[in-house]
Amino acid sequence: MAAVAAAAPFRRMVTPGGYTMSVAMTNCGAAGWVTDRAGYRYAPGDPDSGAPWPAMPETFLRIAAEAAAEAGYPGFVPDACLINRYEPGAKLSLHQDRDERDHRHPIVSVSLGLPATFQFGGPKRADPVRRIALRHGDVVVWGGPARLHHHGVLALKDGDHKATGRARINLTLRRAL
Ligand code: MD6
Ligand code: FE
Repeated sequence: MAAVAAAAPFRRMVTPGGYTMSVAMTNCGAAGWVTDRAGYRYAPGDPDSGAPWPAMPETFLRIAAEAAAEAGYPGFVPDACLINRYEPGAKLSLHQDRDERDHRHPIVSVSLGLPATFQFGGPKRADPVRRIALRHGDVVVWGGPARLHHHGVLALKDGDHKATGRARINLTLRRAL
């Protein structure tokens, strides 16, 4: 992951509404999730450098495939890995993941470093939200009827973790194209 961040540094992107996100992001794989004033989308390269995103490390592919298979989604081959970095206070508002072409593919989410509180709602934004603690090493596989449910991450509490320092890192592995 350090190699990915060296080639494609973490950056805080701007939403279509003009807000700078508190979460810093980068990507690896054939496609990477980006946002700017023009909208949310998957892009083949880093808009900051013009270069293709770094290749998906073999270990990421293997973790994603093994976790997905165990959850009942055999044959999962991600082509996009969004890497989110949360520093204390950073959060992700309730949203749906709908920029991928085929929502029948699951998403595999890996949490590293400081713990966070995940909000997990329903198909409508106003649906009640459950809170789930995500700790270092947790892997969540997200698919089927829950694939389009709203979710978010509450503001990260300060702390110090031996793996990441004062940060939480989340990998979301997807089939985007
Ligand atoms: C995060 N995760 O945990 C943000 N989306 O930092 C997500 O937004 C997410 O974990 C779709 C599926 C799994 C996820
Ligand atoms: Fe999401």
